[in-house]
Amino acid sequence: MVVVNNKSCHSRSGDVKLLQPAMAILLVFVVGCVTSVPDEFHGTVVKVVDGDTFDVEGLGRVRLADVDCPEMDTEAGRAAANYTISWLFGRTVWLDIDDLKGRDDYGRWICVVYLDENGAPDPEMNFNRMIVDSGHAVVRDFTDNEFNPADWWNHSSLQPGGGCAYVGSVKSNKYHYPDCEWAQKISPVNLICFSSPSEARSKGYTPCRVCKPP
Ligand SMILES: [Ca+2]
Ligand SMILES: [Ca+2]
Ligand SMILES: [Zn+2]
Repeated sequence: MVVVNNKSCHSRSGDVKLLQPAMAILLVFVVGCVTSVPDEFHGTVVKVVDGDTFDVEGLGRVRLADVDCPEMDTEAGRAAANYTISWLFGRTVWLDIDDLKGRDDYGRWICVVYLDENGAPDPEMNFNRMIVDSGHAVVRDFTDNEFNPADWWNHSSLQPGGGCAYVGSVKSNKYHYPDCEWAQKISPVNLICFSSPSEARSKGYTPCRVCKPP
């Protein structure tokens, strides 16, 4: 995952929350490498404007990067806003702020947003991905920011060179080719690797009926 790979780039010194937002961004630039980590800022969501836009205490208005929700004068737009309210309102969010542009033309911080788990960002709960998966938003990839939405659904362990000939989940008994749509849904924490079909079968796994491995 990008989140983990780039962690070494990020300075943890100082509490970003104590700094002015502009200083937080400055700090990001001073660190000197493109950071894609979810802890460039964190704070409480105090207002939801619509499905993809909300206010974070101490920072200001945030716009989810590279996704679009329907407009608020439509039923779908209000449903999207309700989805965002149900997940984010009054909660702590962790922000990966865009390092290339920072704010859009409306002054909103362009962010990938992660939910909080026990006082830390949960890399599995990428809200930009969640709202697309929920059907309340579509991907609209702007190339002038640091984010590539394709990364949100990829598991680095499943990419070429990841070393898994076949994969399974500890929570099921099916094994897959790594590029199977069902394999892509397996959370990295549940993912297990098999070097061969016989290894998978010897551990009690049976072939997925979608990707049909041998
Ligand atoms: Ca960033
Ligand atoms: Ca982008
Ligand atoms: Zn499969």
